[in-house]
Amino acid sequence: TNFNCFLNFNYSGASSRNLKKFIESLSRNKMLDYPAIVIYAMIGNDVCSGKSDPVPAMTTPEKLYSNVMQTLKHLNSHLPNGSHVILYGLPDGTFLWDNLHNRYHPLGQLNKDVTYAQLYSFLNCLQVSPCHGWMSSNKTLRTLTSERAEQLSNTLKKIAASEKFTNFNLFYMDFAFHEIIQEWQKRGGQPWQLIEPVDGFHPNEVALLLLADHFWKKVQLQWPQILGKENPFNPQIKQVFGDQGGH
Ligand SMILES: *[C@@H]1O[C@H](CO)[C@@H](O)[C@H](O)[C@H]1NC(C)=O
Ligand SMILES: *[C@@H]1O[C@H](CO)[C@@H](O)[C@H](O)[C@H]1NC(C)=O
Ligand SMILES: CC(=O)N[C@H]1CO[C@H](CO)[C@@H](O)[C@@H]1O
Repeated sequence: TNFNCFLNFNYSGASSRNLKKFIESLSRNKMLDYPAIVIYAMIGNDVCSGKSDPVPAMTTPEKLYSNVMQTLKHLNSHLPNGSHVILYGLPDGTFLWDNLHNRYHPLGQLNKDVTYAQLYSFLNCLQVSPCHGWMSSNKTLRTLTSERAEQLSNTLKKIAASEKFTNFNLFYMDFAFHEIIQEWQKRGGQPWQLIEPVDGFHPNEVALLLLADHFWKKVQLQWPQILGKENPFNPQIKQVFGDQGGH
């Protein structure tokens, strides 16, 4: 059974390049397990690095294609037949600079002296930024980073549209952060409130909650076959285990 079976192969800094190494830890029994739902979401690290010139370090569309195909072939040989794999696109990280650069970082709130623009420049100087390409005052560089991210998303989209695997169906979904921002603004929120204040980069808990909600709603709407039929034993499960808050 897949009940409460949730495997997370993520770590901060994961990308299409190093996923190949740790995907080997996937533990599934092809014959006994129910079909799996796999979400391939490497998000930013194929375009993000702290290098002083981050452009040459970005994954190229050709390289991404070959990395992802290698991962998918591995999944195809390990997943039960009838599984589903969803490739998740890359975000357009320009919202980071646009929404944060002239705001104060927590370190500078007391004396109003450290903005995110200054924090970003400090991190770049030390070459320790999680994403020099987007966390930079250089507009040309931010645009280049977004262009590459879009090319990589298009590569994922192309793979989903053209490649076939015997043991799973393949789908592609955009990382539509602008939709999350809109949703948040409708509730009266400000875009900067969705970003982790300390690093000025990662989506915070609120954003992750909205992203997950958005993701599953889209799946339910566009590809209900991924979720399949409702478990007829749900009432009995509830009786035995009580309300587990959606788990
Ligand atoms: C996998 O399942 C599909 C139907 O979902 C079936 O058509 C196909 O023959 C199966 N493949 C294998 C290798 O069992
Ligand atoms: C801005 O970034 C571009 C692309 O990496 C680079 O060619 C250019 O030299 C940078 N400009 C400045 C002022 O650093
Ligand atoms: C289980 C696991 O490795 N979780 C990590 C996923 O990535 C975030 C940040 O990108 C980490 O904070 C988690 O520890």
